[in-house]
Amino acid sequence: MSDTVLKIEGMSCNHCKMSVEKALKKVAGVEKAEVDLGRKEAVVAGSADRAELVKAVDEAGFKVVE
Ligand SMILES: [Cu+2]
Repeated sequence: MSDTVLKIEGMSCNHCKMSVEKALKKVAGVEKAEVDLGRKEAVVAGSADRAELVKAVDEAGFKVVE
């Protein structure tokens, strides 16, 4: 089981970071979700489907670019 790395656009502060992490953690199969604001990346551990993660980020108001 490998980590999923998502490049996310639109996060500017700690509040954004929290929103994205919270959204990702709600997805079925996610064990851990951590956002690095500087790198504009979220690292997600678990068995979640990438498409579901992208959708969750989108619904939180941010965009996965990669
Ligand atoms: Cu923010």
